[in-house]
Amino acid sequence: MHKGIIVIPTYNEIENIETILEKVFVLDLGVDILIVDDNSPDKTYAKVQEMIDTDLYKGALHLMIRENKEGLGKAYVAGFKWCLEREYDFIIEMDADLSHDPKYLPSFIENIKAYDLVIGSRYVKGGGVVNWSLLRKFISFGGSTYARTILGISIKDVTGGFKCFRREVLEAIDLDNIISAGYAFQIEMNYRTILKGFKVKEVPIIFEDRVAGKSKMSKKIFIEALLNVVTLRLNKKAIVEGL
Ligand SMILES: Nc1nc2c(ncn2[C@@H]2O[C@H](COP(=O)(O)OP(=O)(O)OP(=O)(O)O)[C@@H](O)[C@H]2O)c(=O)[nH]1
Ligand SMILES: [Mg+2]
Repeated sequence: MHKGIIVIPTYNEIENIETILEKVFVLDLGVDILIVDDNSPDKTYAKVQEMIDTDLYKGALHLMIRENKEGLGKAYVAGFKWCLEREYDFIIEMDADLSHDPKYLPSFIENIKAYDLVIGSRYVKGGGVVNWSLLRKFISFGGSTYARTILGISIKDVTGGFKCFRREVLEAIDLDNIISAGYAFQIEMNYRTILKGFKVKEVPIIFEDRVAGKSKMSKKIFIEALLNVVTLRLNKKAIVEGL
C-alpha cells in the first residue's frame, strides 16, 4: 500500500481547521490532505489557503472550494473524484471538528493493507463516545441498529464518518448514483461497499463530541437517513448489478 490522502469536508470550521491539520501533519504519516470547503461564510477556506501558502506542508495540503453548501455527501463525492484522478491508493474520511482523533490513523493505514474498507467504530470492543448526551447516544445507536436490521449488514457502527477506503472500492462504486446528501451518506457508502463484495474491518475508536463550532446535524438530515435506508434496500438488486 503506497500513497494515501485524507479528505476533510468543512463548513464553518474556522475554529478547528488549524488544530486538526497540525495534529495530522505532526504524525508525519506521509499522507496528503484534501479540504473540501462549501464556501464557508466564516472563510475556513481562506485559512487553509493561508496554510498552503506558507509551504510548511510542502505540497501535501490541497483545497477544493465548492460554490454552495450541498451537504457532506456531495462534498465527499467531489473530493473522491479529485483523489481518483490522482495516484492515491487509499482515501480516508475524517471530520474537521476534532471528534476523530488523528492518533487512530496509523491503525487505519495498517489495516487497509488487508481490508478494502476500514471503519473507525464506536460500537466494537474498545470503542465508545465521550461527552455525548443520552439523546445523542440513543439517536446514533438506534440509527445504526435500524440501518443494520433493514439492510441486513453486520457492521456495528454504520453511521461513523472516520474510515478508510481502498481506491478500488471508490472506483467500483458509481459515485454519480449516490442518493444521500447528509448523514445517510455513510450508511450508503457502507452498503454499496458490501454489496460489491469488498472486505470490511471495524477498528475501535473513542469519538469525542465537538468542542468548538456548530453541529450541522438537523432534523432534515435525520429524516433523509431514515428514508434512504429503505430506498437503498429496495434498490439492492440495481446496486449489485450496477444499474
Ligand atoms: N463541505 C461540507 N462539509 C460539511 C457539510 N456539512 C458538514 N460538513 C463537515 O462534515 C464534518 C461533519 O459534520 P458535523 O457537523 O461535525 O456533523 P456530525 O459529526 O454528524 O455532528 P456533530 O459532531 O455533533 O456536530 C465536519 O467537518 C463539517 O464541517 C457540508 O454541507 N459541506
Ligand atoms: Mg462532528
